Amino acid sequence: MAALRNLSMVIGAAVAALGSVLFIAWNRYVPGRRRWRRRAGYELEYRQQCGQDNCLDRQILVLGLDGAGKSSIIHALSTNTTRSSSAPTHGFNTAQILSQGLRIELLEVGGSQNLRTYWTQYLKKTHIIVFVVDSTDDIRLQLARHELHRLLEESPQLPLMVLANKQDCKCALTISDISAELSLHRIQGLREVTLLGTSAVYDGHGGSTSLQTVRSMLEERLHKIKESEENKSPKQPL
Ligand SMILES: Nc1nc2c(ncn2[C@@H]2O[C@H](COP(=O)(O)OP(=O)(O)O)[C@@H](O)[C@H]2O)c(=O)[nH]1
Ligand SMILES: [Mg+2]
Repeated sequence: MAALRNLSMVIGAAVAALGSVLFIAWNRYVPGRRRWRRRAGYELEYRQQCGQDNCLDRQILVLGLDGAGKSSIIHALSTNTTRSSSAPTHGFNTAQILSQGLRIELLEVGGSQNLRTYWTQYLKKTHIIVFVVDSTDDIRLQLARHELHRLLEESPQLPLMVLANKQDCKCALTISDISAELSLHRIQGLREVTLLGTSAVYDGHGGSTSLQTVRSMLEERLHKIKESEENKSPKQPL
C-alpha cells in the first residue's frame, strides 16, 4: 500500500514537472503565443496613448529592392531592437507604432520583380515614402534608381526618405556615392528629400544614423503633416 502511495507521488511530481516545462516552452517558443503577448502590450499602449478618442491613422510606405533591409528596418523602428537575420518577405509586412495621437503603420511591400509592379497602388493612402537601398549592392543600384524614379513619377508630392542601409559593412558605398548613383539631384527641390545612412543590425556608430533618430524624424514629419491638415480645415465651433 505504502509502495503504491510512493509510486503515485512520484508520478504526480513527474507530471507536474513535465507540465511546467511544457508551459514555459509554450510561452517562450510558440510564435503565435509570442505575438499574442506583444499584441496585448500594444493594446495597453494604445489605450494609454489614444484613450477614448481614436488615434489618427498614418501610413509610411517602406519600399526598396529585395534584400535591402526593409524588414530589418521596420523591426528596428517598431521594437527599438535589432536582429541578426530575417526571413525574406513574401508579399507584405506591417508593424504599427504609436506617437502622441497618431497610429503609424509601417507597410513594406516586397521588393522582388513581380511585387514591384504593385508599389504604386499603395501611394494614395500613404504619407511618407521610405526607400531602402543596400549600400553594398553596387551592381543593383542602377536598378534601384530606375525603380525609385519610376515610383516618384506617380507621386509628385509625397516626402521621400532614402535610407542607405548596411553602412556597418566595410564595402558599403558612402552617402554621397549613393546620392549620385540614385540621381537624387534630379528630385531635389521638387519634393522634400532626406538621405540617411543606416544600419539595421548595428547600434549606430560608424557613420550610420541610429534608427531611433530615423523614427523621431518620421514621427516629427507626420505631426507636421497633421498640423498643416488641421490648419487647412480648422475645427468648426460647436
Ligand atoms: N550587415 C547588415 N545586414 C543587414 C542590414 N539590414 C539587413 N541586413 C541583412 O540583409 C538581409 C536582408 O534583410 P531584410 O530585412 O530581409 O531585407 P528586405 O528584403 O528588404 O526586407 C538579412 O540577412 C538581414 O539580416 C544592415 O544594416 N547591415
Ligand atoms: Mg522584407
